[in-house]
Amino acid sequence: MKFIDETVITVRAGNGGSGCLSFRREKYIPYGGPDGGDGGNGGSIIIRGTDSLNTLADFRNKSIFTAENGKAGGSRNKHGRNGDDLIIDLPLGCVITDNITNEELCDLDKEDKTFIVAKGGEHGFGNVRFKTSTNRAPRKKTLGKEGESREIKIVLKVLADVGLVGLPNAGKSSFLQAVSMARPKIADYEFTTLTPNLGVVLYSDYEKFVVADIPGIIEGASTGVGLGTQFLKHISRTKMLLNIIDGSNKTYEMITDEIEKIHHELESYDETLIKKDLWIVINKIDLVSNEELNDLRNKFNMTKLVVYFVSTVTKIGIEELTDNIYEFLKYENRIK
Ligand SMILES: Nc1nc2c(ncn2[C@@H]2O[C@H](COP(=O)(O)OP(=O)(O)OP(=O)(O)O)[C@@H](O)[C@H]2O)c(=O)[nH]1
Ligand SMILES: [Mg+2]
Repeated sequence: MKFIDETVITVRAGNGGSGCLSFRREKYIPYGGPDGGDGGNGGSIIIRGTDSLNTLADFRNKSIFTAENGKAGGSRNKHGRNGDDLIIDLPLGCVITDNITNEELCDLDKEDKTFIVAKGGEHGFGNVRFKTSTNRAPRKKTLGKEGESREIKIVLKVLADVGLVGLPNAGKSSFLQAVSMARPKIADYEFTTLTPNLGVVLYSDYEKFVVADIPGIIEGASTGVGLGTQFLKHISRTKMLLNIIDGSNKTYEMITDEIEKIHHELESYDETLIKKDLWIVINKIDLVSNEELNDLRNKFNMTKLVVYFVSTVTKIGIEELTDNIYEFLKYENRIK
């Protein structure tokens, strides 16, 4: 199934019901006076954030959402019924913008957060409202106002704490699998991952953090090479990034070169990405001899980089790394 992370829909709020023009007619009461009631308000379109959805797939086949119109007012001062609001549930992490003006309308970052994207039209007034001392039989009523209508763009940005970046085949998905219950596709070829995967790392019943595994990026990705950098938007809200690197058969220089390339691609896409804490995770050390490993450790010790050496196969180094991520996020107050 295609991962849909962006969609445009049209929302049309209901129109207000018109007011009624009517006069009381009862036996023995001539000239009974006006009794036309007001119309009902049109229903609004409301979006709401929910934890229980995680894709925009529901929007594949439906792009127009309409709320109910308000009913017209009636005689005997009867108010028209208000149109029902239409509530559209969206996954947490959705950012809503007006598709025409590009104005950001709402950021659904909390469970049950709501926002009115199209307000229902106000009701019209019945003729009873226009009765004055000089005009006891007004023949005036008003129509309901039209409901708001607009095109909105919904972009789903994953709400993860930790983002995994790196070249294809580095072992990002393997890392996600090693630390969480997620079972992403893992294979020995580039661009195995085509859509982002999320995994929850459970620390205890009430402490967890979310890791996002995204497709690999290569040199030139920010100009569209490979799968491009479109998926980097999913990690724009993470608290930290891990640059996963395949450490097998690589010299210190090859690794630092790779770190710089990834750094450059991140920076070209969005400068705020490189302001995040970025830790280097050198993976596949089960394939590296002790001698080479010591040499790499010594060289990286001389730098300011935060570097971990792990293997997602033997699990070496994984626990220490996740413990430190946990401490970091806790310190940053990010753990729920
Ligand atoms: N020996 C060894 N192999 C590993 C390790 N981690 C991952 N691999 C292998 O490396 C290959 C790539 O792993 P993935 O997890 O799919 O890599 P990825 O970074 O998600 O790749 P893309 O999705 O293509 O960007 C797979 O064949 C994994 O089995 C490790 O620690 N040691
Ligand atoms: Mg992958």
